[in-house]
Amino acid sequence: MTVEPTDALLIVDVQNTFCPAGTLPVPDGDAVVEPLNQIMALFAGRVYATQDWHPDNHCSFGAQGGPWPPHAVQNTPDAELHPGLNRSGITEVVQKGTLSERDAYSGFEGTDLAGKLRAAGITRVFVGGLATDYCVKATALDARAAGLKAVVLADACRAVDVTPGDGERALMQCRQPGLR
Ligand code: VGL
Ligand code: ZN
Repeated sequence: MTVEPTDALLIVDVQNTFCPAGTLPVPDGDAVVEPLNQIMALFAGRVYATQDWHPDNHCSFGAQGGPWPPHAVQNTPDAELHPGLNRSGITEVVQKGTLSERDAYSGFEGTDLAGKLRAAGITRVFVGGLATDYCVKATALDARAAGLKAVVLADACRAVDVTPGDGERALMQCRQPGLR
């Protein structure tokens, strides 16, 4: 597969919070850092990283009746991008889930990511990061809904796997016609 000037790399939520020392650890989450660093150069100037960025009373947290422990709280080290990620290779960081009353798994939800990609002439996105079964899947499906082609980079993703097999099922759902 050849990377075209109209392709972008979407790095989803590669943050301390989703890595083994974080507050919502994804098993082996930091294993995505190296493969993502390696392919970034192919997308120079077209690398977009999403960042889960919640207020401390976010609706997805248990105290508010949500499914998750507190995680990715704005302006805490836990919410920072993983320190091993090559920050200089990232063109733009897009924050999501920033409103207390609204969750956003997808990088397209409540953000201007679609507009930014459109303005940059992007027609296809390659998606990697955390977690396969939540934000990676939602971002890839929303990219398709926004009229883009989307390829999920399975080797550059890791899953939460609340139920064993969730990550594999998410990859299957992403491998549908039109999502190539
Ligand atoms: C995520 C659960 C809650 C993710 C974000 O990035 O996959 N999962 N917030
Ligand atoms: Zn979150």
